[in-house]
Amino acid sequence: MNKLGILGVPITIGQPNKGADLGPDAIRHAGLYTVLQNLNASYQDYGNVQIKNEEANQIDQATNLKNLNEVAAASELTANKVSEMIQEGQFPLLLGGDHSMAIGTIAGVQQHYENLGVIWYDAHADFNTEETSPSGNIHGMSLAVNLGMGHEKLTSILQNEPKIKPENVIIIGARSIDSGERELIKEKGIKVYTAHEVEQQGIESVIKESLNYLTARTDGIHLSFDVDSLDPIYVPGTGTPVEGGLSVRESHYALRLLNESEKIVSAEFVEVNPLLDERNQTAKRTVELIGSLLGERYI
Ligand code: NNH
Ligand code: MN
Ligand code: MN
Ligand code: MN
Repeated sequence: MNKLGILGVPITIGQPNKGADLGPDAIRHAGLYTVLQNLNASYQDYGNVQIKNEEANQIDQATNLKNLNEVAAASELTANKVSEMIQEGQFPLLLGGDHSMAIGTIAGVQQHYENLGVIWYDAHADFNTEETSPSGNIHGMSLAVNLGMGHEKLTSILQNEPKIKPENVIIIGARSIDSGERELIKEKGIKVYTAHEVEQQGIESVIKESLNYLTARTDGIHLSFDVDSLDPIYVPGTGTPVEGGLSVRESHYALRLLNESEKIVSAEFVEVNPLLDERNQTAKRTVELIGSLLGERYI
């Protein structure tokens, strides 16, 4: 792996709770540097993107979106920063922040790949548009935006073309999908391993199939890891918990397999909200999961 570049993306206006902007620092305080030092990883912390979280949190009647201009501005800043890090030879390790940050992160990574693949590890599909969204919250739209669907101010970050092709995306762990999203997922033919399929097939087979599928058709894979993929008993500090989630054990194994594959070119860990947490345990678990992605082993 290249040198690690750490970047915090403290955005919270993609969803209604205060506190997701404190996620990146909660992750740092939960022992991130210790894990990196134990791994002998060379890293550089770029600090946090300077995001203005001045939210109105009102649905704009004309667009059915909340905080559109603010999220678009944050995405632009994030995209440029991430692109710059890759330019400097870094592997971007991006800390969130609500999942709307993936509009910017993926736009930035995509500048450096012809055919980027994405693994979206999440309880949700984040496949709404302003037409289908029940909430107007942009964090529930970021995957769709990356496929070129949604408001032009969001889909046009850095370039107008879609950032990822529908056949280059795999969603893993989903168990809360809105009816409009379900239609769009079918229409676009997105590959989804729901939480049920992970249960049935086993995480090892799911990850190996995903890697085989994506490495055959892409030139790099971005991991978008939403911590609410895990069961809420492990991650109380997140805004939209959904029970019936993935376990800590299978998620570590998933990340270990991704590490061994050497196919991941950038990663983000999102939706950590310390204001909803207890004793910073969600950030601590996130740090441990990051360790597995970066090659930490039990023995
Ligand atoms: N699907 C819901 C929405 O669009 C919830 C999305 N919440 C998330 N996504 N945390 O990962 O509003
Ligand atoms: Mn998400
Ligand atoms: Mn490209
Ligand atoms: Mn989610």
